[in-house]
Amino acid sequence: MLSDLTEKFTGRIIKGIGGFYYVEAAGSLYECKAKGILRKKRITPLVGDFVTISVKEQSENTIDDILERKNSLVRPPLANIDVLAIVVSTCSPMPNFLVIDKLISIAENKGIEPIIIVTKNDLVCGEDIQKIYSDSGFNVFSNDEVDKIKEFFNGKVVAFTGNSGVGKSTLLNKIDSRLGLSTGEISEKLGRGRHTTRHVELFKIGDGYIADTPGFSSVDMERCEQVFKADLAYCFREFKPFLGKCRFTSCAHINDLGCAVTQALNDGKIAKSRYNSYTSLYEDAKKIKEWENK
Ligand SMILES: Nc1nc2c(ncn2[C@@H]2O[C@H](COP(=O)(O)OP(=O)(O)O)[C@@H](O)[C@H]2O)c(=O)[nH]1
Ligand SMILES: [Mg+2]
Ligand SMILES: [Zn+2]
Repeated sequence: MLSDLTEKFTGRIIKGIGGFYYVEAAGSLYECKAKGILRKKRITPLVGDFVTISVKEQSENTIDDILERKNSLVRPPLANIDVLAIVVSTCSPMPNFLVIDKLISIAENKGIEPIIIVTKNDLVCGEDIQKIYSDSGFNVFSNDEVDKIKEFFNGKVVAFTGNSGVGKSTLLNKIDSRLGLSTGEISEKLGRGRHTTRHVELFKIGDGYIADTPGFSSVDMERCEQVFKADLAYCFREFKPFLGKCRFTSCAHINDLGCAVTQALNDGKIAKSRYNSYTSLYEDAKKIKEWENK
């Protein structure tokens, strides 16, 4: 009888196409199918997942198990993300602070490190934007600091987000020209159809990966994720020194008497735009159904 020799590995899914997953393990790339047991448990493997696989001599390789996820996103469908790089342009399109702060809160809530990359500083000076976010405790880069950005990304899994036209593809191409992403308005329009399949792939850069998701916009992420109102203040990292210091333990930090957060705002320790985003997002979070909201 023919024996089907099997070797077991642990690796990471870096690509998924049409029911096949491509797993990087022990320095090689293996094409695998998800095992029936995973389908039964209704767990769909995600790009970024750490998995155990069986590599077989005579038959299809299988993903046998998915290791516990650190975090995941619905759109882009990705697991175990270390960094969310939020790309913001100084103009065309103009920055939308509410959108930026919403994306930051989603990332914070999932334990993903949000960073800000400011583009088009050559057209309009981005110092004010940079100051808001560095004062709030974030790593902020300008898109011409490519070496610094690469150094920061090393060893991490990075997902990019930001409005269409901010310069994501341009920057990604500078980080690694092998990406060869098309840029500019026209290519953006032409490219749209191509990306409707929501194909995601992790692209190896140094010791880390960049999620190559050119078709995704921040809108997808905003739509698919929510932060409950009880958690929201904790997703504004510069609020943390003041939380627990308000007069009332139930303080929502909005027009509340003896609120340490609004005091910090008035003392100039919290940026106005950040606080405004908090109040808007809090109003949105109140609309999440009561039974879902903690
Ligand atoms: N002046 C200027 N233009 C930029 C900069 N970064 C990108 N662009 C231009 O902005 C347009 C949109 O860039 P693209 O990378 O396609 O944006 P994406 O939609 O976020 O991927 C293109 O025409 C780029 O050449 C920048 O730093 N300065
Ligand atoms: Mg693009
Ligand atoms: Zn308060």
